[in-house]
Amino acid sequence: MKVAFLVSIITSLLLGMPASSDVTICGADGETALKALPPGEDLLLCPEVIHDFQGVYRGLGDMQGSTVRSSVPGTLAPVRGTLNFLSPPTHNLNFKELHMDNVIGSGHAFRFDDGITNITIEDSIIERYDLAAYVRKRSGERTQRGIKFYRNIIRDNTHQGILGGGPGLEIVDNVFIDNGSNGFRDHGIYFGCGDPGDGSACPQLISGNYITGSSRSSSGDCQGSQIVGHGYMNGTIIENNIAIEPEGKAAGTCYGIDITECCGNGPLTNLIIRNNIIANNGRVGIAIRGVTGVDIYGNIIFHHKGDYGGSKSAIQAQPPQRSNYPTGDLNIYDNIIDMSGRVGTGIDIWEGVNPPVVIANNTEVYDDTSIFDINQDGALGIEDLAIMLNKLGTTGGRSDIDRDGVVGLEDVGLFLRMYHYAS
Ligand SMILES: [Ca+2]
Ligand SMILES: [Ca+2]
Repeated sequence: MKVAFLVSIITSLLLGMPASSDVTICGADGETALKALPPGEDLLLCPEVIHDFQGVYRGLGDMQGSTVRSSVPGTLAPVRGTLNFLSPPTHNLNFKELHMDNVIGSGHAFRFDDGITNITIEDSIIERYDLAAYVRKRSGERTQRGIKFYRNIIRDNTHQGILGGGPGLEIVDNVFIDNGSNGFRDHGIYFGCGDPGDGSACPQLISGNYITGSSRSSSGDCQGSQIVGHGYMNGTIIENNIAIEPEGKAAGTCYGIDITECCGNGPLTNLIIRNNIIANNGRVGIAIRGVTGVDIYGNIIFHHKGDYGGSKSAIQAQPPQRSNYPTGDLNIYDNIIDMSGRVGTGIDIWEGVNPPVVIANNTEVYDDTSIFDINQDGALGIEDLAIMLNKLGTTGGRSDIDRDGVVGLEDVGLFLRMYHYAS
């Protein structure tokens, strides 16, 4: 009786489960398969052959979380072609475990153009396109919302890595390598929002990315800023990113983070830039122009060498040049600025920037010897760490990297972050 009861429960559970209607293709036309995919089902691509998704996608509607992904977990399925999402729009669709290689260096792997919402692209490689993704800045019902990029490798695209944005844009834990080839005009991340016209928030998150080689020249120099924002902004957070060049491989135009009111688009407000590492970049580490309400804290700006021979600034705020959107209300604190071997101004606030400007508790060292080079032998090494560990709990001295008066674990943590990326 008990067994029969259990069997009947299990049977009814099995019958009650919806049969999976995931669709698997192997080398077949990806565009046709995606357009025919039932909402809520996944499109599985076998990892052995290339799938062509070249196409214009209109009005797939609510895809209910369907995912285009490799049929074998842990592998990447080869994809080529550009996916152009237009109106009528598409919503709730994901792409995962793909190796998108357009070989010829043209086209947008993804273009989201007209009211597209809730698309996630993750765990994939996107290379040798013109852009990995273009999220077109729009307003009103044509706005792209909730476009997310997680843990992708985006490399060797001829112009930007990711261009554009909208509310809910998230660019998190990706690796950007050598995107751009257009002098100083190409960037790893080049974002912003369309102006909604009512001052409403446009939350955007750029977090945990590793970025190097924006517009790298034939001689190997980064020429374009690594993270750039123009246009309307209200509620952007840029945190925990690492923008780094090999020593001596940054031209003056290769800034770390550059947020400006280019071209009359704006206003730009409510910006947080925190806990980033910007190392061996060009003339300015973090540049602000035409932005009101900016918190810049917890960043490490570390410059050893560069091709640019002029004066350098770690953090620079300028009044607007190309719009009437003011610069002001700045809080700059708890940053570590280590401009070893360079002549310049660490925190450079230009005339015409509106108060209040609060600058507090930054550690600024301008010395031929890096702040992290505890034993001053010209390099970051394990012996520097050994000295710090011996000095734990003591007061002052070179081992107190954040200069708060005591050698603590936070100093060791700062050292390890830099040692990992800059030694
Ligand atoms: Ca040393
Ligand atoms: Ca300390």
